[in-house]
Amino acid sequence: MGLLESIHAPKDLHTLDFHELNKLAQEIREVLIDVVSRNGGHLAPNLGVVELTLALHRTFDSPYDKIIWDVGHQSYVHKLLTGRLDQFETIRQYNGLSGFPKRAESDCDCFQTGHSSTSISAAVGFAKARDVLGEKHNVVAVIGDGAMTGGMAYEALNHAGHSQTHLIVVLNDNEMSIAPNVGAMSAYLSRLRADPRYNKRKEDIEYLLKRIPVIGTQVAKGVAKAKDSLKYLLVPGLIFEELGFTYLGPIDGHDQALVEQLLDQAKNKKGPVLVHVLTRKGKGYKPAEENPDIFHGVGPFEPETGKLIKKPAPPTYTTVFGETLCSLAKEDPEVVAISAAMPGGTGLNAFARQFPDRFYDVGIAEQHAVTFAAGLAFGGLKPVVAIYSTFFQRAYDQVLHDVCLQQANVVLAIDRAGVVGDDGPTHHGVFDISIFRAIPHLIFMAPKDENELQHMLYTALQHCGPVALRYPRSAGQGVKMDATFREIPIGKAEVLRKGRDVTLIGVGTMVKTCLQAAQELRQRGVDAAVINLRYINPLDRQLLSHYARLTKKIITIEDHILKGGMGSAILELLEEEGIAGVALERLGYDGFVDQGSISQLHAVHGLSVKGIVQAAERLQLFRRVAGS
Ligand SMILES: Cc1ncc(C[n+]2csc(CCOP(=O)(O)OP(=O)(O)O)c2C)c(N)n1
Repeated sequence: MGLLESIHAPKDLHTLDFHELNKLAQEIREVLIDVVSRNGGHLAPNLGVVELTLALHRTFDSPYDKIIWDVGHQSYVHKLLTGRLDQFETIRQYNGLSGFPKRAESDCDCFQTGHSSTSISAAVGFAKARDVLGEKHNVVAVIGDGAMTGGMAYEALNHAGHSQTHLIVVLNDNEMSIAPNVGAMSAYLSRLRADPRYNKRKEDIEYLLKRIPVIGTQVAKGVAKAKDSLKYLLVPGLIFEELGFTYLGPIDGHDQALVEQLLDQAKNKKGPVLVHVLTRKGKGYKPAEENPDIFHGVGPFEPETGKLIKKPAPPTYTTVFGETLCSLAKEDPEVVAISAAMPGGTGLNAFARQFPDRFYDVGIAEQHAVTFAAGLAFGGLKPVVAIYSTFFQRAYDQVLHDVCLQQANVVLAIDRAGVVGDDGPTHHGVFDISIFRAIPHLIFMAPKDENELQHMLYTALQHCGPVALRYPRSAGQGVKMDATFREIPIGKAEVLRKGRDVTLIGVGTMVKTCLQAAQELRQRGVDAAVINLRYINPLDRQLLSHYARLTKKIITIEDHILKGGMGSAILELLEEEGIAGVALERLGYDGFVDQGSISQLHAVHGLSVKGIVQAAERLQLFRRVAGS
């Protein structure tokens, strides 16, 4: 039996010596590589925090002490040490362990994460609640240097430093976000890492400063000033110190004994403490160390070589988006692109290479990205902001207030719209239709396939005013790509199939499902019309009203939450147009959606041919046709 199997709870770690801990770290890395090579997942971030997680669980007493993982993608080791080894094989699978902390899964997961830069805010909340209730536990937020680029982290540091409550922030600095980290704070952390002056022990520097002699008041003032400047030059982590934190570090985050020593020191200090640990993303697995971005979140791969296992598939929507944008930018020098720390994920790497002066990676800062785009637009450029649907939720006010209210010429490229699969509810993009379709002036479209996507992006850049474009995570449908771009008339839907018995209205990839269902319905004697909605806003009122009156029965289908979604928009249209007596079935999600493969989730939630046929049954279509 391995050592890991003997760890049922963090307390089992206390009896191990450093030699055994070393062996345990090795076993943990083997399990991580083995399971992630089959299930996919966040390998490199977890390989990088093995020693840190062991040290946290040996220094603190979870679940009594609260450990909050920022983003949470690096919580696999924590899961292995908190009684979930047996289920670890199921991670990220339908009904399996979540790939992120989940309160329902374990008492040791005190706060759910998935979206970045929330851990310090939550920690301040836990710490304040503890103070009010007169409790004594420790509160620890573990945040990466990437997550530290998010605005919320600074809002929370500001609050924590002012409140002076005791909490510990562990800054896990590996110089990487998903891609290499960006920004002025990242540059500051690099200086802390690299410059030996910064690595001097703070006590030594303070001792030195105290020894500067004071002669006369004038001189004393000058010396005080000089001391201050010297301090700015020499005291490590001064930014954090000035914010009211005690700064400890930087230290090697793979030196188990050293990390434990520093955490222990932090535990015994008063007020907020920031512990700066330096780790290597992908540590202990060469392919991940060499390509930490690829192994950040990775699909199945061969564990021996690190070679990714990829099934042949048409280019993804994301790839088509990126390539189309490059072609359009070649013709139009005003086109610029913005990413919030995800240049690879949003298909913008090629753009960044070809147009380095017209590409901005702003870090994990979706709110800033959108308002920055509004500024660029009013400055005379045509910005395209590519962000995943789930992360766009962060920037709702910026889209509404800064872009749409003043009609800025900004294209919002909403990638990963619809369910995204194994990352689960924190990452599914199933709210964007509800939240964005309510915003006046925002043209909102969704392509039925990758060919339509290229035309829609072209249309968006021709349009004057804000445009949103939603497209899914998946591979394209392998359709023929037109050689030249064309405009898709704003607000015009497309009739793909005429029919008299029922109207199937699909948006995005669900249009294909509608076409397949129409075939199935045909076999059963039902003549279904199929409409590719194309525009969620503005709706093609004339066409939709015509079909509602003609067929009197409608089925809507969307890879999105039902409340406020596309089906709701059709209901509103019927009411606004005074069209009575139409029976409508809406297919979509009814609440937060679990993890699972995309096709599995579609099937479970009735976003399928079968789901449409069942909806047709509920509309009594078969009986009516049989009897007519
Ligand atoms: C609001 C938000 N935007 C984007 C992401 C996507 N994302 C997940 S992890 C990550 C990088 C995090 O870097 P860091 O905090 O340094 O952790 P590391 O993986 O390097 O350990 C990003 C951009 C996210 N989870 N949340």
